[in-house]
Amino acid sequence: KLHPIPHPPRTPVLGNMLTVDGDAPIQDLMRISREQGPIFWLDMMGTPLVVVSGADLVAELCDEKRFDKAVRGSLRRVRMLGGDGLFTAETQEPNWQKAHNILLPTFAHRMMQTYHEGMLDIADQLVTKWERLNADEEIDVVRDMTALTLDTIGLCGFNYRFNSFYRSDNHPYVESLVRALEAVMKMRGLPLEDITQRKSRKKLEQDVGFMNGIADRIIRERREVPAGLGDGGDQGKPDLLGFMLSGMDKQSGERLDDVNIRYQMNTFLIAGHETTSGMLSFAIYFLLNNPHVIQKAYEEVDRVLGRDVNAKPTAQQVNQLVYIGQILKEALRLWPTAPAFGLYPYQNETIGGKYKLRKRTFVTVLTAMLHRDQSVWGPRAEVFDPENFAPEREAKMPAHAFKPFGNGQRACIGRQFAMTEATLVLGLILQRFRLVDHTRYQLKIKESLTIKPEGLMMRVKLRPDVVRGSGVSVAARPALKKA
Ligand code: FDE
Repeated sequence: KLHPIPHPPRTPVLGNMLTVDGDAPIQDLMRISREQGPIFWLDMMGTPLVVVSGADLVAELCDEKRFDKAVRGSLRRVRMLGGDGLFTAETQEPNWQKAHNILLPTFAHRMMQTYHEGMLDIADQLVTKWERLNADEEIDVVRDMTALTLDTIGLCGFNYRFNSFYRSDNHPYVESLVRALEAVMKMRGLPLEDITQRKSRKKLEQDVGFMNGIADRIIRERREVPAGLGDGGDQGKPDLLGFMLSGMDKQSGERLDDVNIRYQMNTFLIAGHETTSGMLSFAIYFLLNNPHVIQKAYEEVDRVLGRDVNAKPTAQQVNQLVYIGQILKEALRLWPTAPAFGLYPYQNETIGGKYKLRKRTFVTVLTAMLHRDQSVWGPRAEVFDPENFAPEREAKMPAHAFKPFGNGQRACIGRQFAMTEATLVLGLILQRFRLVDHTRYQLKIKESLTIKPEGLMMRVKLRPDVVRGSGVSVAARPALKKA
């Protein structure tokens, strides 16, 4: 028996366009979903937007024979930067399959060994900076995590150093990227927007032109150095750019063209740094607020990495930081930094045995609420608890209950990369520091294409029980006495 899909009240013409706040759409959708339940729809000026967060319904939506990724809404507009790069391409566009075939193997688990040195290089810059802070100096967590993730994808992806830890401003490419993404997120397709946003549109075009110029130059320069498979140019380190330039798609026998490679570069920088830095920032937030969790993490780090901070961790050791991985996954459960993904049915469909979806209807899976479904996570669904991902519990988890990386063939290609990078840096941090929540931070979510804890500041103290290579214990730094 068919059921109408619930929906909140709407106004004429605009429908629900203003039901969802432009600055905090995800939190609004979360609130509405608490009111309306596991499925509801909004009227976006005549176009329906179906929002689903119930685990059973999402499991059905994850059937790739019936549903495909939808590149609509703000993701559609990100095409101005990402073009037909992996993230923003339609599944049917030839360059999606081609790039997917070429790049999937370069992100496989065994490839993490290849990126380990680059990841360690940047993670080391972060902890070195923190070690040199005076006791009364504070850390802007999101800023430093963004510097880390951007520099990591720059180095491992393109052998390019943004050197974010050596500057107080942003690299000009990043300046343009951030401003362009902001402009794109402000566009909502409301009437008269073309006129009211004329200035920022103009700037957007300039920013995109500037970014493309840099990406094109990096590609051109690399073309000039003779390159072998995955060759990283003059430095000889394999990187993503090398794989993109030399890789061939066995299915079509074709390579990626330079314009598409430029789009992939923009894509990896967009997809690779904000989401990962948000994940790390939320993980730090939860560590600051859960003493028993951080205690257990210290025990694991001391056991696996040891107390000598001069001994560089190996890729194998990073793999053994299982509990750190649980902390990251639990952070992604409560605050998946890419908080939703879009789908559409190929044909007219009925889901849950009662809700009709017309062919090509835009359906959003709201992972931020899916991950709080009590039928999966129980009555403590809203509580941070890394035991949710203890290996034996994880093995019993229903198939599509945890989707921070999206679904199926269109799922995140950078998943392993991001988890490895984040585990390594959390390991290095906990090996060296005690974390101090000196502002008694109250969580506030900042939304852009991704979500982050806004204004999260902390202090760190060197762990006194840590050993340098010489075998000498590091004494805690004397705090500057306030006059
Ligand atoms: C993707 C992705 C996704 C899906 C989306 C849709 O569906 O729309 C998601 C959900 C994600 N991703 C998430 C995430 C999280 C994190 C932390 C990350 N992510 C990270 C990263 C890094 C890198 C490099 C990346 N990432 C990348 C990427 C790409 C390229 C993509 C697309 C894929 C295809 O093919 O489609 C993604 N990512 Fe991520």
